[in-house]
Amino acid sequence: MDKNIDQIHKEALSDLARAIDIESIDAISTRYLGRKGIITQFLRNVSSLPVEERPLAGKKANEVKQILSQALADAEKKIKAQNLISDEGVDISLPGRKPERGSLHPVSRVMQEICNIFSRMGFDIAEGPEVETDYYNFEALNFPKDHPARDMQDTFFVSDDMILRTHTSPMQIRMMEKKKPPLRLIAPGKVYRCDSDITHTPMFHQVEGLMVDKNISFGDLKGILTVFVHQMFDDQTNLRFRPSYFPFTEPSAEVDIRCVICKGSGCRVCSDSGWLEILGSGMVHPNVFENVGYDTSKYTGFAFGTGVERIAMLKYGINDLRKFYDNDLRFLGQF
Ligand code: 2NL
Repeated sequence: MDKNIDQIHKEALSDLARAIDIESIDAISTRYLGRKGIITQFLRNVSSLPVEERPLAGKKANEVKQILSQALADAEKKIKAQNLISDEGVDISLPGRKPERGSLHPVSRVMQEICNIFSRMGFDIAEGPEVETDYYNFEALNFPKDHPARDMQDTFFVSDDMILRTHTSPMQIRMMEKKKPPLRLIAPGKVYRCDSDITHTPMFHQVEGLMVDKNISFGDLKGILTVFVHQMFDDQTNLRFRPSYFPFTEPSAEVDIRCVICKGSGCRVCSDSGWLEILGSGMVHPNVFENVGYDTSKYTGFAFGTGVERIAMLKYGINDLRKFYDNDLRFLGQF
């Protein structure tokens, strides 16, 4: 044996210290531990040593074999880890950055939810123009000529005879002109009123609904709107129908729900009344049916209207209407 095992050990470790890649580590492994490797041969030759030297030499050679195997494995691991750093110095083993995903605006979400609830009850969805004529926005809906809502102060005029719709009812008039009863539809969309303060924005969203058939009664109105409220909020929410007035319905009722915040005990949101107004509704006025050519001796119907921002505020506990239109991503990102 030309080299003793301590020398082989030293040489192997210094070879390893110079190894810079997996290939050189493999080469060292072959050189020392392979079938014809230096340590392998040393172990094979132990039997040719003088008897008294054999046990110690064999033991030492096995130890060196163990140490070198471990050192080779460690070096390989280290180089593999280094390879995860790209040429640009980027650790490609780090988890990827998720691209920022947008989310639906709360008003859009609530709008979709309202549409889904009525779709499930068989209502069609009708969308139409935001610029309307006086006829579809007021006249056909039985507004008297001198009604204050027609005033320039409340309505945006586009030209002498065109306005921005103040509600989505015009779409329902158009649908009634086109289709004979039975009719079940909702009209969602943007509406405009010349009004701007803490509780009013010049543009807001509305969903109106209409159901016309033989024998439609106020009971149907109560049933459909109760299902709507129970699905929109929760099925324990109490409702109250309060007499009201609209030119296009008779009788008319406003719908209140038990305050979602205080459950009726009184708080700021419900002005200590325990109730929140969320819908206007009523039986369609016969004059409206006559305007669209429906036979008022055969058909009756109910209609309703609701403000989407208001429902979104109550559902998500938002206290300021203007937050919807500030475009603050910290606010919008929560939905
Ligand atoms: C409210 C009140 C309401 C209607 C809208 C309607 C539509 C036709 C005929 C009759 Cl085509 N009525 N819509 C009826 C009652 C109330 O809305 O407070 N909206 C936010």
